Amino acid sequence: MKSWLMAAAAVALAACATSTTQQGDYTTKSRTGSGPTAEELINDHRSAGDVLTYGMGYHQQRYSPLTQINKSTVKRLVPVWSVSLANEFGEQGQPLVYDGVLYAANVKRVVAVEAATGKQLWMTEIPWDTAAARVVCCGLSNRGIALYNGKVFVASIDAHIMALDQKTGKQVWKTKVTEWKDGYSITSAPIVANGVLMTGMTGGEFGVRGFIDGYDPETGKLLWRRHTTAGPGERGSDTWPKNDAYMKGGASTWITGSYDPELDLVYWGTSNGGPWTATPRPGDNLYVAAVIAFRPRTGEIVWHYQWTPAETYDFDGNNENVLADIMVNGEKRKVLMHADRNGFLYTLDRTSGKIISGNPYVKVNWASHIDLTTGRPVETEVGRKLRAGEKVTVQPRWTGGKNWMPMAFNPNTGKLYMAMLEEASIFQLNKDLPVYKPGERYIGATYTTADRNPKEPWGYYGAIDPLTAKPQWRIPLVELASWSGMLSTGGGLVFTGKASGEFLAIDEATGNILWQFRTSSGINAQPITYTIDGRQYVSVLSGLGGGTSSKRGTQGKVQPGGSIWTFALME
Ligand SMILES: [Ca+2]
Ligand SMILES: [Ca+2]
Repeated sequence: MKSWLMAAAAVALAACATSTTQQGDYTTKSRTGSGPTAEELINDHRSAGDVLTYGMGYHQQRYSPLTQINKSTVKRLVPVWSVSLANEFGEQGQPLVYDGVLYAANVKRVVAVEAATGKQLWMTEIPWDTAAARVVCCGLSNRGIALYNGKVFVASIDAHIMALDQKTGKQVWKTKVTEWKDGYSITSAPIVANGVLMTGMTGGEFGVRGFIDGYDPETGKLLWRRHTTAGPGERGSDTWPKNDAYMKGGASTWITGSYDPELDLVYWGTSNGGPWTATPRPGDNLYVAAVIAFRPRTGEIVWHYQWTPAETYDFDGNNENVLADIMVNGEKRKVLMHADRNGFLYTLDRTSGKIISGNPYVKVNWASHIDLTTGRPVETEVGRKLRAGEKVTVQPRWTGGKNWMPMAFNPNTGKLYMAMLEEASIFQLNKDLPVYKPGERYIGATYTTADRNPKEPWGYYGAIDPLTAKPQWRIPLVELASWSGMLSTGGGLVFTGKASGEFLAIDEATGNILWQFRTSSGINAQPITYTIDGRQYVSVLSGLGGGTSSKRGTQGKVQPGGSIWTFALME
């Protein structure tokens, strides 16, 4: 790990020595250079031609009603263009498409290309202090951008956020979010909701104090900061010891939140506690390993739900919160769906935060079930022994039953499509408590991966019922795990990628793989679909890495190297 990070820093140094903007000519189409508007962002899930938000809609369903590419026509799906991103750190990002232009980002740069042809319009390097690589726990990455009112918003590894001019890629403003030397970084896409630009941060392995920031998208001025560990006088402060544990208590916010414009609530997950061992921070530790629902204008928390109280497993609660209105016991409910690292799949009432269901979607041994009355997991002997200092085998592994790679929800089938991980760890909380030093790892646990039977799968692709967590189908992943996001379409297809590079179209009803194409590197990113002049396109970034865990088992088998791949039906 250490040597990898140093190597990464050295390469990054070479790559980021200059910060330049290259501008191509773009005479083929008129570009507005303004928008998307607040209204367009709210309606993103209805406008199938474009992709304006992280998650393909504020609800993050990653569902498109487009049907041109469907179960019958998918055999004619072919690559129509591919563009190199000249990046060996890995591609985890989700591109956006607006006004005929596709915008994509990785840790090094943002590019704007013609969505139909791949022709470059501009490319802007993201400047960052390469020394900041040492405070990134798990790989140099950037998961995407936000668009609003003529600007492209992107955050950097060294904890800055900036706005670029949508037409030229030139920097409009840049704001320092926080000090990376204290263990902070940013890998997630920002979001603009109700006129406020928001970003999370990462650093849960470095004893940070988590927060979400709201900025003025026009100027980059900080409007509010909402800390995610409760300090003295704040609601939830009684869940912390009466010392400064909350100041280094974790709860980082490294996955982009979702938004319900009618309720005007943003839903954002929080990471593990700091340090990993809960011994020095007795109590539930709000809002660690939780989801908070808050007002985008002020950051005011309206409700919270904690997935893992007194979190001590590195079960970050950041995974995406997918919003939908679904039938529950004959009644239509506004729900939030969340597959947590802790192995349970939850549905909550998103108006109140009350739990509706919580069921294991992979093998779980640290808790027997979620008590629907209290909303709390009921820990087993495994959880109790771990807290008592014994060495135990924990399922899921600390990377979770599912990690950051987003699932998709199809409102027609009512199923969630996701890549699951099925591994175990050998885990022990250290007797010697860790000493906090700003910018250094703050863990206090010893952990390794439990031996795996090579015949057993690393995990699955699956179609999962949100209320029961039961699979309609599962595809076992025996060769390598998958860390790729999902895309569900009206054509009855589920698109996702493999670590070995194949881009897949799966039949949503049967789990049969109907089509595949091997891209240039492994896929651990987020596919999208859109139309240009009536033709449906599917795009995905290929480029193994961005996370150390997503590369496990690929050494010497799959080469890194980022590129954008775009597919359409052969004409
Ligand atoms: Ca749209
Ligand atoms: Ca973590």
